Amino acid sequence: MVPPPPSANTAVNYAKNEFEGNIMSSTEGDLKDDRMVFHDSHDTFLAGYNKSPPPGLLLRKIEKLSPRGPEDLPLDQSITEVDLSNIATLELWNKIRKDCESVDTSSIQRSFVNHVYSTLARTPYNLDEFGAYQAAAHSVRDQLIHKWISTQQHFTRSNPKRVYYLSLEFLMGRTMQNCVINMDMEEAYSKALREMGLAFETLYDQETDAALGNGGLGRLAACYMDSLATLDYPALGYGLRYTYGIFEQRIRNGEDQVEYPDYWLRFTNPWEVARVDVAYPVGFYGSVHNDSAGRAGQPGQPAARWEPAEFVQAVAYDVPIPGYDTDTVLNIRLWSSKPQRQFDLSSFNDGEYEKSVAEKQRAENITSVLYPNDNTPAGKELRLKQQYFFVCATLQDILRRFSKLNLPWSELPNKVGIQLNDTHPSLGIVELQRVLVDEHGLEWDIAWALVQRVYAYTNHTVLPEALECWPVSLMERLLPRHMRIIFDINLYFLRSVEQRFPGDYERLRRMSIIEEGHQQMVRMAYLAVVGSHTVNGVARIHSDLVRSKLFRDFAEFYGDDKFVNITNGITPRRWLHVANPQLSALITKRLGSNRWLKDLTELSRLKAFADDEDFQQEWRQVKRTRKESLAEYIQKHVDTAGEGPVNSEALFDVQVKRIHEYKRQLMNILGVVHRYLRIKEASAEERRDIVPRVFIFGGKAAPGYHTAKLIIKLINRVKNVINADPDAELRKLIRVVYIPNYSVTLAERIIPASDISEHISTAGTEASGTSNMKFVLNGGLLIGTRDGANVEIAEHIGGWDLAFEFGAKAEEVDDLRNKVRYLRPEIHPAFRRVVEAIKSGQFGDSSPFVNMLDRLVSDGDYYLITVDFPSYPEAQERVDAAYKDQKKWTRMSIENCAGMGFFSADRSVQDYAKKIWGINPCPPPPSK
Ligand code: NBG
Repeated sequence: MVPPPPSANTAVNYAKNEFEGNIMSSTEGDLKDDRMVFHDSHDTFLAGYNKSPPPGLLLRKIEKLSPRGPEDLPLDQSITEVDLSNIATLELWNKIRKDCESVDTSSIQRSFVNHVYSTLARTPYNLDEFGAYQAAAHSVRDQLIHKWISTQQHFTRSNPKRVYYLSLEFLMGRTMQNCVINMDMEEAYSKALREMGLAFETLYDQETDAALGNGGLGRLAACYMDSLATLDYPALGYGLRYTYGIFEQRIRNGEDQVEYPDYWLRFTNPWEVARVDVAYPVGFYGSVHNDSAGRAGQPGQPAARWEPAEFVQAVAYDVPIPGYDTDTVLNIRLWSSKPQRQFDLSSFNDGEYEKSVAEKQRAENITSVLYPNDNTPAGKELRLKQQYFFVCATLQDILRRFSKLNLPWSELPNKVGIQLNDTHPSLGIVELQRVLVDEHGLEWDIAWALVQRVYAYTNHTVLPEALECWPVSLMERLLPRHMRIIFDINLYFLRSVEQRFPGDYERLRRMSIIEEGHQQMVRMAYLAVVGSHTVNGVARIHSDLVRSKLFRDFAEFYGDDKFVNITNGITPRRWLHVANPQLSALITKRLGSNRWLKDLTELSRLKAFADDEDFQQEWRQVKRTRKESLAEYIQKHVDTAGEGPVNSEALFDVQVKRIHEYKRQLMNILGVVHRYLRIKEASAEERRDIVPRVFIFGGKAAPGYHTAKLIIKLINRVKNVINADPDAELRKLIRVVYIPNYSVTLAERIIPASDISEHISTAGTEASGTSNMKFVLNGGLLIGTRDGANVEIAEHIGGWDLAFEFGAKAEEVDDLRNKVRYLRPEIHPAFRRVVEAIKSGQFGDSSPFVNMLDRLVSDGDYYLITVDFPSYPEAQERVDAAYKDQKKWTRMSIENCAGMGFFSADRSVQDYAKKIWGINPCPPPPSK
């Protein structure tokens, strides 16, 4: 049995609540099954494939009704309860809606007070900060929703090609401040609340982060949504609404990571709109049957019927995303899993009530938790369930929207572009093929050509262990029909490869979507490449590796054009304007306008002031303020074991990111030990020459990643010993801080305070990195390897003279790995000394670390720490030397920032729009 279509009644209710303009064809067919278009039979489909759409029934209806044309009345009367036969009624609606949208002081105050009393049931006598935040948030949300509805109606009317950004992660952080800034309402709210005895800005801190992501990949999705909205692109994000986001990290006994659940939805979330009537069935397990013509499995005609054994429901929660300085408000639709609606009364009567309840709870489990793995697949059945649940619901929603256009299927790629944010949603390729072939009766080849024109895939890693593979046995059980389709996709694909390269069986083995071995596996990255029209990497060096190494055979087969580069970007709104208002104000003052917030290349004009003494002084003052504020945070919130305040005059050296061997936090902390040992033995005179440094670490380790947790332990051990060194003079020169629970909100605090930040991955391993861009944008300098976006950052700021480079190059890495493994080159004495110091117990019981350290000096140094270590402290010395000359340092800092125009997420999404999606901005009509 195919998942049951929503009942007619549901479809009507659903349409009523649909904010996207409510244009819904009123034909019988549509209302019976809103997923249905031309699918009575195979033949009618083929007719429909080329047929032009029927004239818009609805539009004619609207024109009759409305005196001012369709824009004012996008509602189809057949789906509203409101009696609109009298035009005065409609005018009343419009007038009141206009009143609600007003943002003058008294309207804000009225809305705020209304939420205090009627939403929260509180009064000015018992309104704490959190309550005030909630009321303010609800009031801001009201504004957001009006604009959001208008945007969706506008898109529906304009009917452009839309892009759908599919991501299992969106790392949003906080919303309120970003929202009022993007909508230019911060001052209005501030003033309105001030008059009511409240400081609006202090309420920001009451908000919990929406942390539905692990790291860079999820934050990138959030930045891109901000840019898509700012540039008025007709885009929609799709994701999952995890009940628990990324875990909260605490440090136990001063050294070990422990994880606590992040129950971020404890209180109602004002930034989402529950769409209880936007719900789709999603099936799992079950069996596959040949279709009535008995065609299943036959090449060319593989239609079949899947009868899932288990159904759950995907319910939509919408998160509005306002653009900056535009009326466009986009949407991220997050799915939450719920049990199917009907309750099985017979099981109650059979005495199986508890079992039945447990089954329902299992349904909710699907979206209960974000898998806390960054750059490592989880490999759990529930994770695969999440992935299918996600794409199944998303495609039903996308195809429902397409079906309302009454267009033939041939138009699908002209209306729908789907971007896969990594392979996590790549089952969407298989699902679309299944829906087209099995449910709508399209020919395999025709369907497949459509699929390939719809999808594009972003690769975010070349690390072999990070590439997703699923056991065929698991896939077969959970998604039997999909597994067959994957086999068929693979069969036809390999046939075409064999035609090009006859007899090259080794090549076929290499390129097969199915990896043969003791356990057959599905290589999701290959599936994504084969099912997409374009594949992109996220920084130039990474895209080159993607094309020339990871997917080399595929580039040879499809041609290089299928593989493009789109260097990542960040939103300057959140990462400079919101995170660092002081620097934002200074830049705006100097450039004479805040146009740079929409055109980041404007920053290049700062270069002219790089040596300007007044400007330099102001620039330094901003940095000082931000360092003091971080020092204050550390003092207040980080367990400093009586170590006293951090010296904000010292150089702040920051490495904050997920803990991973390839990111080499281990090398950093070994470098810290090296420095500590050197300071310890330095004479008083030598010490006078040493630049005081505070080493700041932060980041989470995947709970099951043993080595990453060990690295956290080592950092904290070293920190505890150095910070408690009896030599008070030494303590002034070196200090280590571990800030627990790194998050978007903490990043906004930490990044503006950094003097130097560490991006020291083994060359060729960090696909891009995006925090590197955030640091430089905030006037921090980089120490790093020639990896990921570091390479392009150096180019754009004016060369490596303006940053601190060290280490092996990507093209040397393979050779070096072989050398380390088989030839065991001499280990540098400084490195040996550091390892010996740790092993000797200088930082407490060394037994947990011995294996990890021994591996480095035997054959296990895969990330080449021993190779790059000698040049690392040497690069740090260059940092010290540069810092001593504050004028020079400030000039470098200004020049760094001035070169960051290229790294705006606005540029990135424009690149995607042009190179991959073929979509255009769809700006809102000027407000009347
Ligand atoms: C990460 C890379 C980063 C990159 C982000 C965003 C994964 C799989 N990849 O270098 O490690 O900046 O993606 O592209 O999370």
